[in-house]
Amino acid sequence: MRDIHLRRLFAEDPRRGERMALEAAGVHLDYSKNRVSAETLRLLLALAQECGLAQRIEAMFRGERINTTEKRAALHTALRAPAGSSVLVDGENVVPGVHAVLEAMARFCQSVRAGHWRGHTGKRMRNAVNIGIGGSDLGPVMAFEALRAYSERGLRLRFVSNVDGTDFAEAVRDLDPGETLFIVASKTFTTLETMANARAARAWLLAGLGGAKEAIARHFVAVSTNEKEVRGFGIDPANMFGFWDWVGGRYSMDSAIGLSTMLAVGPAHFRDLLAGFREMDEHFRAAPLARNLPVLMGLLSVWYVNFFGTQTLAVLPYDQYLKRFPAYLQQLAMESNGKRVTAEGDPVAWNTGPVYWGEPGTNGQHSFYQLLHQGTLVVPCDFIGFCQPLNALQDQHDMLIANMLAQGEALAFGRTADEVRAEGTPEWLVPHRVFEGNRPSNTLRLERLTPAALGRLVALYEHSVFTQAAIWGINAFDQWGVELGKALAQRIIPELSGAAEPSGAHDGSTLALISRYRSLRQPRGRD
Ligand code: G6Q
Repeated sequence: MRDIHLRRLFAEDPRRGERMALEAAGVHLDYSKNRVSAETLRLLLALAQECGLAQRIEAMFRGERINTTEKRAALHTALRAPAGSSVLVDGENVVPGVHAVLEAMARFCQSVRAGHWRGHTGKRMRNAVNIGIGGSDLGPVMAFEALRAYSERGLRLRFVSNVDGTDFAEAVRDLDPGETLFIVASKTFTTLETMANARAARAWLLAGLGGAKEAIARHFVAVSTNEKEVRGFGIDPANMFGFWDWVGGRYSMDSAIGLSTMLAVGPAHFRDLLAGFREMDEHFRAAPLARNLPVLMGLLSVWYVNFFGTQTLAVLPYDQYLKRFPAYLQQLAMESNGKRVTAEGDPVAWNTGPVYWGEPGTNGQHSFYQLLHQGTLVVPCDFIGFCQPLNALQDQHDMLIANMLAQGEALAFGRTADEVRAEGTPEWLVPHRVFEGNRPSNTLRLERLTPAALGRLVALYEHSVFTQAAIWGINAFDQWGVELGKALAQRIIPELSGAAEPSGAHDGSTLALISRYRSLRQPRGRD
């Protein structure tokens, strides 16, 4: 396929655009602008079969311990299983527990939203600040932005994640502590950044409310699996919403980690979100591989990484509400599939996860699309758009979608030198104005950005990432690659401020960097 142009594929088969499109679970995927033939797809599906994809899908849904290095199931799909169904982990049905937490979340959210939940000084909560990082932040932030149109506008939501004090300081600077609720979202309740910010929040609240310790119970709730640490922090376990070790951080936005989402949009919309996830789950589990949206998207990603040597994949949502979706997908895809050994621990003999990146359209068009069209790298693109706007301003939604469609068309078909000449372009300028085309893209369209649509979209990418991992033979559910930096930071923290100069344990560069920081560091009294 390397030498075959999309122009030729479309010329040879005028119905390609209809034939290479698939609609399932409310998502329409046009994959015709990919550099594949029917034969390519047949071979990719054969590869999927050879890698046991169907069996792996079943193993995930059945709750087998597919996260082998952490000896856990990866059962985010149980978070959206319908009440009354059964998913067994170690012989125990986890679905009733999932729904019990959802109900507790709903009761809490309703009481805050209705103004029944009062703060220490008797005021209703007008602000909620989610403190969490990684999987305990990116999903909630993305979902809040995506579903803003459905949110209770009288409740201001903020998110604090970075250990940089600026994040917290700027998030609370204009808030009244008496009206502020903190959600400390941490699966382990030991994460450095989150615990530092939670302590800052506690100090800020107590300072603002005259030091009354009882205030903590009215202004802090926790989302965690670690009751002991939650209690130790001073949060009443009655105000803790639990989840389970079989929910990975980056797969947790539909667990209690989504408390801020539910607070913003209300329990009914949150249930719609879960229903959307479930629709895509059911499709992924039941549809034949050849008509399976996440499978096709996953296989196409493998195709470009392993057969064209592409290293990145751009996700380009043509919807302002999805502005944090690329950042969310970065964690989902790159923490899952950034692996260099197989699940068995052998070095892989092929490339694995690509870099995911992107920005909402049309903004990206005025920035990096130049490289997409005329650079030397091939970057497969996922365009995402909705047919109905949530904010219809005259014909702006048509303009938005026209731009999305135009980009896919331009990338695929380009503009030849002859076409450029025919426009009267002087010869010296012709090479600069040629678009070689043959640049692949998927176009994903949904009817309208609803909570259910968001659920479908997220589950689509979750399962696409899973499909890629199954082909590459890697474990998508661990993240050992984040450990080393954390451990080294723990060693360096005391060295930055201690009395004695650090010595020995570091390389010459790191040592010099530490010394220079120490010499310029602001003395304590001045911070
Ligand atoms: C996600 C990762 C990671 C995790 C954060 C926060 O899959 O495991 O991003 O979510 O490190 O962890 P806690 O929720 O335990 O604070």
